[in-house]
Amino acid sequence: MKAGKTSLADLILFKAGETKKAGSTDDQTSTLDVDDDEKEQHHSITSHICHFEHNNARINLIDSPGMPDFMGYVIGALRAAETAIVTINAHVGIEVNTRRSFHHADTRGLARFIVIKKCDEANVDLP
Ligand SMILES: Nc1nc2c(ncn2[C@@H]2O[C@H](COP(=O)(O)OP(=O)(O)OP(=O)(O)O)[C@@H](O)[C@H]2O)c(=O)[nH]1
Ligand SMILES: [Mg+2]
Repeated sequence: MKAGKTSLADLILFKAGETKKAGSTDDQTSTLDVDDDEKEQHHSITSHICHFEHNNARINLIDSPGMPDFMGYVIGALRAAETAIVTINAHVGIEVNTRRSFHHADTRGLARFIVIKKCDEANVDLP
């Protein structure tokens, strides 16, 4: 939760040349968190899909909410995905939804990779 999933997606879209500036959930400029409630509360409430080009391939990216209440959107997104990116907040470590999402992706036989965010925060103790 709040590990930085939407920020990562916004940055990928910028690096891929899809947007002129990396959007931010902090200042309501995210390309993904576009619903009024998401902007107001600064967290994703539903899944949003975007796409970018890489090596002549079109990559579809689904950003899903991290709050446990919205886990259904994660499960739905995994049904449409080939690969799952599980984002971990280095400051707080592995959370309940981290395990659940990883498990659901495994159950569906998806390739998974882990992105560790917020390594720059104070008191982060990486092994
Ligand atoms: N210090 C630091 N802050 C980050 C990093 N990535 C994201 N953030 C901040 O973390 C907060 C939450 O980022 P989001 O991208 O909205 O997090 P999320 O995982 O999409 O959150 P939910 O949709 O609520 O699950 C924002 O204030 C971001 O600016 C990072 O690598 N380092
Ligand atoms: Mg989000």
